[in-house]
Amino acid sequence: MRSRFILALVFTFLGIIPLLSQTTVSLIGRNTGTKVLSDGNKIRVFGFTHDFGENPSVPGPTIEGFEGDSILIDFWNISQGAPHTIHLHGLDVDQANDGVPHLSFEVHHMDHGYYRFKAPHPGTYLYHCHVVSSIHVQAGMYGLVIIRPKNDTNVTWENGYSFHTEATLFMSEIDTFWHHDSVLLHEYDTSMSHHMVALPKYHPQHFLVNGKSNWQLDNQIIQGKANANIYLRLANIGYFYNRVIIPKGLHGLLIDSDGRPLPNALQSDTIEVFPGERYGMILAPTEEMDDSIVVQYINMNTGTIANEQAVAIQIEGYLGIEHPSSQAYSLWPNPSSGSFYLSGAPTPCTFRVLNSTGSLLFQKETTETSPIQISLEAHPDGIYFIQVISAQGSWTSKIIKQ
Ligand SMILES: [Cu+2]
Repeated sequence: MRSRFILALVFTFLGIIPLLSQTTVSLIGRNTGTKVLSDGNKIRVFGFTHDFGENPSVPGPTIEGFEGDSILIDFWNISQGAPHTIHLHGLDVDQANDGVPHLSFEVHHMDHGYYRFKAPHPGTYLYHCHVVSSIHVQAGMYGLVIIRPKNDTNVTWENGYSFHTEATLFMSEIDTFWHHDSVLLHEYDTSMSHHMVALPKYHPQHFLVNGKSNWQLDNQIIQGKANANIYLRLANIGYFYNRVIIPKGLHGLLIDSDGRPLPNALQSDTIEVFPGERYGMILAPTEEMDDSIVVQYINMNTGTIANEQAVAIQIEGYLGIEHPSSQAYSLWPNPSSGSFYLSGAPTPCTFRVLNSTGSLLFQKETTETSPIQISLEAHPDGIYFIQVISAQGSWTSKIIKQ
């Protein structure tokens, strides 16, 4: 009698475990995906999907949750190849749930594992496979995690900015050579912290926003209304960095970085997004317009712009007003040990140097012709923002002193 009671208690307890996890997401990792590129060619991809019968999409499904929720990812690997994991980038998970192979568990073919995390501050985060991550991320094993505030989904966070609609630009690249079986089906030994896999040179030919490029973006129009805010999420999981140029009539305001609010929002119509970074912007159109957000893909080593993609934005009731496109300035070297040079800035302009929390360190008005030297010699190593403000608009760039 007593043992039966204990048994009943155990089953009751097991029964409520799923209830404690308020959001359960099932993800399946597969190696058998096909992606159609804008030139009509098809490549093999690895990726994530929700259903056993589905081919993986690139990017994978967005994991969505509410602030404070416990999120349980039930991950199955049906791939007949290397193990896979789920690394939650930017989320403060414990090591056991972090998906770094030699520190956490890995999930082999026909096996599954649970990843648990408590949804932190509302914001935009990333997940990706961490097994030979340079290959598996390029292969397509990545997606977004979006955490929304508990009580009101039309604000960025409690007492934050209210918005009417939201849009996401999630950037990546594809080098088709990396999608040959000779690269994808690498040897693996996840007992080592570093993988002895020879990586080919990276020369991407395809530059993606939300997994699409060129004409495939024609139906990705961001739509809005005058005097109604749009919350724009930016994220980059490529190996190039992005310069995102927002039409001036949208009055771009940079409000959060890597899942945390900036203490001081920055007015900006150009923002640079480095690999792994996420930003949140409020777009506040005040008039009808028909324009595009331009995304540039810039080689980290050479600083050259490899490609540009455009995402149309329509603010209701187009009147046919032409908007001049933003000028792109450049800051180099970045990272630097002390001095940075700014060239191409309009004259006159004001440049402002802010620390990583958005506090103003110093600012200067200048009529100098470029290049303008900006010295951070007196400041500690770390991340800073340089903001250039002129009659033509404002431009914000992240710099690293190291
Ligand atoms: Cu993987």
